[in-house]
Amino acid sequence: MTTTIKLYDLAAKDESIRFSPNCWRVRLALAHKNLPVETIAWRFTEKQEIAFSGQGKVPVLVDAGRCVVDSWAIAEYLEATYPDRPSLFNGVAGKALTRFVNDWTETVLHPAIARLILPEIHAMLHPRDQDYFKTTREAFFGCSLADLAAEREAHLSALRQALRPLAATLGQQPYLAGEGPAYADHVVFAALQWQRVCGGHDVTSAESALSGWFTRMLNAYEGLALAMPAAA
Ligand SMILES: N[C@@H](CCC(=O)N[C@@H](CS)C(=O)NCC(=O)O)C(=O)O
Repeated sequence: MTTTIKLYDLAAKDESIRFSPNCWRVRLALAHKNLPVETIAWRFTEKQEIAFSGQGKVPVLVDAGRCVVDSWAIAEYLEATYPDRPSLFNGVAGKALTRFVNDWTETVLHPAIARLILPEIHAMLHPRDQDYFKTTREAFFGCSLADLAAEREAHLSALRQALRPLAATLGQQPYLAGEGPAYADHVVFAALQWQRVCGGHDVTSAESALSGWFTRMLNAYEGLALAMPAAA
């Protein structure tokens, strides 16, 4: 008997709004493997709801009684557990290069996006999450959310600059993984989906190769990502 995979997924005040980049990667990876999932809305301060996982962050994946945390570990788990489904990494060399894409996304792209959209994220959170979010993020970035908002244009321009290597690669091939999307695309796209859902800034249209790929990823997997509304 198969049981539906469950995913604890970060939600805004409106629980239908799911915005976490780390969760979106997993949603796309599951769709890539054609595995149905039931998502469970989770908010930052609901640590007790995921205490069974032994830590306090999402994504948390539960599959047939097995619990897996950390998006990279989840991707590895899905690849190992469902080897007959479409591959997330396309082999050992593909996995090694995807590891770089994952690390670049987390160390360069995520901070650049966070500086741009943290004030907007704060505004869309459930009120009981807002103080926790403000305190932890201001401590991490060493400045106030108001300071970040005041420098929005500079952060937008820094993000566009950070996206240039992607535009260069996507000018030569349709996806980061080559002819079709794979986990490298899921990771980078999920970061831009986070920006789309929370910030709604135009960060791709100046580069036609980048915006073409972004549109293809929005429409991939039967429009999974497109179904989540963009910020106004
Ligand atoms: N390395 C983890 C990072 C997970 C992570 O940072 N998740 C965020 C949401 S995107 C979270 O749950 N944060 C909870 C908190 O800040 O308390 C992964 O890749 O899954």
